[in-house]
Formats: sequence, structure tokens, C-alpha cells
Amino acid sequence: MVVSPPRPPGPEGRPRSPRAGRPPALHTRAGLLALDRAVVVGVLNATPDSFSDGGVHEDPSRAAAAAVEMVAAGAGMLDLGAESTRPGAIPVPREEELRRLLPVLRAVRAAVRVPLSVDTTRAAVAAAAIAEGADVVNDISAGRADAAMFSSCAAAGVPIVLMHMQGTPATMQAEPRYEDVVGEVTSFLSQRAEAARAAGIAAEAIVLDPGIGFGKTVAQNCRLLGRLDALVALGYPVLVGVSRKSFLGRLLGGRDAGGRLFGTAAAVALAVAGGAKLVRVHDVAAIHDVVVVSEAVLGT
Ligand code: HH2
Repeated sequence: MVVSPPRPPGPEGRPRSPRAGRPPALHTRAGLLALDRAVVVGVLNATPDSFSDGGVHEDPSRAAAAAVEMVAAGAGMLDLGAESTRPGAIPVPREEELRRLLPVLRAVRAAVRVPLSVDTTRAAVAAAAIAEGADVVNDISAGRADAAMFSSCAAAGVPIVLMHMQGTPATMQAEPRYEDVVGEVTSFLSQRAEAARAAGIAAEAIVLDPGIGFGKTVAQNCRLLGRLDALVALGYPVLVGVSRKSFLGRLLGGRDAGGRLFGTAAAVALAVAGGAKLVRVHDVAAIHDVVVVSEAVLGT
């Protein structure tokens, strides 16, 4: 078990980057995922009810074909989920989550070499997925849903994405409340990162995510995106998931998920400008172009 020692504060009392002096990268079993440029993470949901790709990737061979296509279009990582977290979603039993996930994961693992993350809040599902070749755990509860999640990831040596969410998917959009959304999300994620490190997860294996759409109003989502610098300043790579989300539909006069590509593109360009190093999206080819042009303009 590796516990990184606490680091002294950086210049002007700001927290020093946990990866100061090292090229930004995520160490995964599939190899080093360089983060000097933003990585496009393709979404593959093995679910019947996800809000935008539900029912499309439940079949393992279709999922594998979609994975190959996403990688060819520029995805540097793929995120596989088997339980919808859309607002109002009811959790599925663990056995059902595994029944949906594992055949798709096996087929995708056999088809592509890029790192695969598994979108789950259950340590047992994460462990089963890691045994079948998943490289990263994406936990939208930031380790709060299952007390064994951090120790499981630490033991397996896999990176973890820690996401902010107010409430649970079933209740989160009821009445999201914050005094200071940027400060509260940043301080929550800083504390979860400390808890993950205390449980033995290396600082280099932690990614933070503001959880766009998870217990936030349209204005709160926009504020978080516009002030991503506050989260980036914690020194961990930041992942942002805006793809086709309902706040974009609301901003665009009630547009449905299929009509949110340009809104997604705008939000991704601004997220990259704000320092996001991973962008989780459904439309990989289009958003890959957005990322390439954004990075070129930023000169990174
Ligand atoms: N968003 C969704 C699911 N998982 N994980 C992270 N880290 N960040 C996100 O923003 C995020 C996430 C929701 O999108 P999707 O998977 O397309 O829908 P559903 O939850 O309905 O399957």
C-alpha cells in the first residue's frame, strides 16, 4: 500500500500539485495515459435506460464495434457503465449491474487497447471489472456509496475518478442548494482526495470531477464550468462530463439530447480552456476536433 506523504504548500500558500515536476499522466495497467493534452473519453453505457445512449450498447458485439469506432475517431479512453445515473434513476441490483457490464467489458477489452474505466459506485463491481481488464474506476459517489471502494482501488493499484454530487441520482435535481457552489464543490473534492490518499490511493491515481448535472441548477453548472480553475488549482487532473446534458437543453430552449452537440462542443471548448484534462463525451469524432482546435489555440 502506498501512502503519499503530505506536501508542504506551494508558492503563496497555494496547495502544491501532487504531481509537481512530473509530466502529467495517469498511470494505468493499459499504460501511461498522457494528460499534457486533453483526452477524449468515449461513453459506452451497457444500459437499457441511459438518457442518451440507452439501449444502444447493451449487446457486446455492438459495444465492441462502437468502441473500435470511438478509438479510431480519437478517444484516448472509454468509460463503461451499466447503471444509469440520469436524474430520477433508480439503482439496479448489483447482480444486474454485473450481468450487463461484464460481457460488454470483455468484448470491448478484446477489441481495443486504450484504458477502460468502469462507471460504478460498488467496490465489488469495480473489483470484478478490474479482474476483466478495466484500468480505471469512475465513482460518481467519490467513494461515499461503498466504504470498501478506496481500499479496493488501492489494493488493485488502479486510478479513481472522484465526482461531486449533491444528493443521489433519484433525488439530486429536486432542489439543489449551495451558498457558494465553486467553493463547496472544490472543498468536497479536496476532502475526498485526502480520504482516498489516506486509504492508500496514490496522488497520481486521483482524478477530480465537478459532476456537471449532478444536483446542480443550470446556473450552478455554468458557474462551475466557468470557474474550473478553482478545481484545477488542487493539482489533480480534472475530468468534465457535459455531453448532451439537460442543462444544455435548457439553455437551448428545451432541445432534446440529440440536438445538443453544438452546446456540448461549446462547453467542452471552455472546459479545456479552463484546464480540464479529460472530457467524457458521446460524440467522440466531433468533440475530438473541438479538443484539437481548443488545444492549438491555447498553445499547449
Ligand atoms: N455523467 C454521467 C455518468 N457518469 N461520470 C463522471 N465522472 N462524470 C460525469 O459527468 C458523468 C459520469 C451521466 O451521463 P451518461 O452516462 O451519458 O448517462 P446515464 O447516467 O443516464 O447512463
